[in-house]
Parts: sequence; C-alpha cells; structure tokens
Amino acid sequence: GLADIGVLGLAVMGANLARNAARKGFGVAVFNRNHERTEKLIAEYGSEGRFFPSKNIEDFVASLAKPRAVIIMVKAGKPVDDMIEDLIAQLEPDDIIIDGGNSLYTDTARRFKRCEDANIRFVGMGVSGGEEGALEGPSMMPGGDRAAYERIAPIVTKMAVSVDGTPCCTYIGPDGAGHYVKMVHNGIEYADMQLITEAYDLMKTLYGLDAKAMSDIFTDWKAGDLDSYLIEITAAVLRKTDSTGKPLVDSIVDEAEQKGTGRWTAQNALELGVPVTAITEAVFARALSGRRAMRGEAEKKLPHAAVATRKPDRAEIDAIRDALYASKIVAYAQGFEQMAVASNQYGWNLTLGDMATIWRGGCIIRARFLDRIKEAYDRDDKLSNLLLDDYFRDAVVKAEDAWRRVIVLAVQNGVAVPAFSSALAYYDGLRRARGPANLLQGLRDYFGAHTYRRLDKEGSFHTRWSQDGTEVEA
Ligand code: NBP
Repeated sequence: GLADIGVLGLAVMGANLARNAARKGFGVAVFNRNHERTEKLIAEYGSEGRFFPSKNIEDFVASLAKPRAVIIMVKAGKPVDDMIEDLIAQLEPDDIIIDGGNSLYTDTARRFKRCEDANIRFVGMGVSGGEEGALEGPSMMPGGDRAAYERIAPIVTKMAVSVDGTPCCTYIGPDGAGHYVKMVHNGIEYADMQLITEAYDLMKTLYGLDAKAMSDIFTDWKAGDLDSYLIEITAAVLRKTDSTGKPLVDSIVDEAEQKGTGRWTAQNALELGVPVTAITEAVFARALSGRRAMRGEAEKKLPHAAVATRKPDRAEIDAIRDALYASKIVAYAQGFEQMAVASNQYGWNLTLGDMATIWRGGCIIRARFLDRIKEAYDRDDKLSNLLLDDYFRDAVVKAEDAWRRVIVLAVQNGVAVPAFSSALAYYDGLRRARGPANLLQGLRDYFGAHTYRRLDKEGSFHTRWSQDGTEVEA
C-alpha cells in the first residue's frame, strides 16, 4: 500500500508527529535530509505503526497515496523554502504541502502564492505543545487553502488532542492566518511566563521564600482560577532538586533566551497599533535578563533595596495570586484584541472563540481559563475586549484592590514587575472614557500644526499659537 500522509523533517517535532499519526493508524511516509534520523526513528519506534521510510525525496513522494499530503517540519526560515522547492519539483497538481513549523506568517502568505503558482495546495499550520504535544496530541492551527485543509482534516483532527470531544484543531483562515494565530499564542505564552516569573520574584525577594515553599504555593494556585499547564510546571520546576540536593532553579543562569515568536508578536502589535503591553514587556524583560554583565555591574554601582525583610504573610501571598490572575486576564484581552484587529486588517474573518477552543488542550497555554474565554465569545461573538465580558469584568474588579496593593509593595521594595504594572496601567487607561490625550493633541498642534478635533463641534481645528492665538477651521 501507500502512505496516507508524509512527514518531512524528523527532528523532535517531526519524529513525534510522525509517530502520533502512525499510532492513530495512518500510514506515514517519513524523510529527513540526514538519513540517520530516519533510521533512528524506524529502529526505535518502527513497531508503533505503518512507516514508509525513504532515503530521498523522489522515493518519499512516490510512497504517498494521491492526492499527496506532506507535513514539512524543518527549522523555520530558508530550510522551509528549500524543502518547498524540492517538493514542488516532485509533486503533482492538487497535492498538498503543509508547513507545521513556527514560520513567520508573512513567509507563509508568500509561500502560499508560490505554491498556488505551481498548482500545489498550501496549508500553513501552527503546531503547539512542544515535543510531548507533538506525540500525544498537539493543538493545531491550520490556515491557507481551505479545501486542502478539509481534505487533510480527517488525519490532522485525529492527531490533535481533544477536549470534551472537540479536537483542538480547526481551520483558522486564509494565507498566513494559522501561523499568525500560533505567533500570538506564543506571545501570550511569553506574557503568561513573565507574569509567573514576577510572582516568583515577589515571593522570593520580599519574603525570602525558598523554592520548595513556592512550589507548594503554585500547587495551591493550580487548584483555583489559575489552573493551567504553566502553573503546574512552575510547581514542578521549583520542586526539582539537582544532584547536590539543592533546588535546581537556584543554579540556573538568569538569562532568558528567545527564538523570535514573542518579538514578532510585539513587532506586529506596534505595526497594527494595538496596545499589547504585557507581551511587549515580556519580550523586553527577556532582553534585560540578557544584559547579565551590565546587571552585575549595576548592582555594585546603584543602591538597591534590602531583600527578604518582610515576614511571609498569607494575605499578601493571596494578593500576589490575585494580581497574577488579573494581569493574566489583561494579557489575554490584549492578545485577543490583536487577533481581532489583524483579522479586520488582513481580511481573515477569524472566529475568536475558536482560538480559545483549540487552545484548551495540547498547547503550552492550556488552562481552565480558556473555557471562560470561549464562553465569553459564545455570549457575544462581537465582543471588542475580553474585559467587557461580565465574567472577566467581575474577576478583575474583584482582584483590583489586591492587584494595586501588590504593585505598591513591589514599587516600594524595588522589585521590578513590568508585566503586572503595565497590565494595571492598561486597565486604568482603558476604563476611562476621557483620557489625557487632549493635551497631547494640543501640543502636536502647537509645534506641528497637526490640528485637533473638539468635543463641542464637528470638524478639525488649528490654533495660531504663535501668531494671534485665534482658532481656525483646518
Ligand atoms: P529544528 O527546528 O531543530 O530543525 C531540525 C530539522 O530541520 C531537522 O530535520 C533538520 O534536518 C532540518 N533541516 C535544517 Br536544520 N536545515 C535543513 C535544510 N536546509 N533542508 C532540509 N532540512 C533541514 O527541529 P524541531 O525542534 O523539531 O522543530 C521543527 C519546527 O517546529 C520548527 O519550525 C520549530 O520552530 C517548530 N516547533 C518546535 C517546537 C518545539 O517544542 N521544539 C514546538 C512547536 C513548533 P537534518 O537532520 O538533516 O539536519
């Protein structure tokens, strides 16, 4: 027989996706540039299902049933373009190429056109869940050619994880929409992790709590509204000791790395003019963490507050939890607004409730919370901001007092909480019908004759500030 689906690129992600498909009963053609990876996969896991290994791309393509469908799972960037060209040379009209890597959505749109010109169908599919997700069932965000997606849907929806009987995989939208949504997912993941890190820093710096004590606190938090994969693994990382018996986390270098999806999300937010402060702060916090030598020097030269001077206090720790939850709501509200704006701007027609649905399982940001987001969009699919939904409004209002107290405490004690505090600043800015930008417009008109509008009449106006001071209609 022939294979139902092909996987090209057999590093961790590709190999695990191939195993996932084979375990679900599909025949899987596998190929990797370096044949050793293919041999290793077959030697270790060949018995898990029907694999069709090939040494070259010609044999790989020939081992697939028509119309063929190939998932590319190689390093994002030029390798994807190279593999697409190699495949185009072998495939026939109507065959499908699926890019499952973390490609930049504008690259995906370009590749969609390239394939269209070659009569090949293209699906750009975000895959989330890391290694384990790829194997056990990831969350999948396919975009591009809808008809092509419908054809591979019976396979990929089986590969994806299901929550309450609903697969965490659905068609997202045209051209780069799938990879775009995956990018925002990763941006939200950055914000989520930064918020967790700030909560950790507060407990460690203010009270001198040790890793084990904090692990117990995060375990408690997981039993409530914050129930999520990231909180669960935070408890696990804090609990882990190394061969010396000391907490591993205390020996890990405090310099965060990044592969780029958070930065892309922030860059796109700036381009679209969407206030996505939590994600952007998270990207900058990683950048500051990378200035390790500079921080070392600064600690010696700049005076800083004493540490661990407060007695651990249950009410204060609960307040940190509430501040974390409220800030997290803001981060998601911002990320969802970014997708809404992108959808309008790029003509994608995204169904925002679907994103919450497919992120409930498989992916890194999976959380009980996403059910609440889905419900919010079920109540109102035109919801302009999650904070305007009753559930989230009530949650933030309930947490507000604690949120402010925690930020005051952080500021007074010199603990940097950029994501907590920028989330609160966003909230405070959002809930005011009249902000201070009237003055800004006045300044712009003064130095640049940029004009302003008035509350009391229609039209645009300019004041002749440095001439006779009269106002003229612009
Ligand atoms: P990597 O991103 O580490 O890429 C390694 C794979 O790319 C190998 O199969 C390698 O082949 C192949 N490759 C390279 Br590098 N250059 C190539 C070229 N010029 N032509 C053909 N193949 C080439 O693998 P990964 O970590 O499995 O991730 C795959 C994709 O999935 C990436 O886009 C990644 O961002 C994304 N992703 C990863 C995760 C995760 O948790 N790791 C999660 C979600 C998404 P070789 O063996 O011959 O060198």
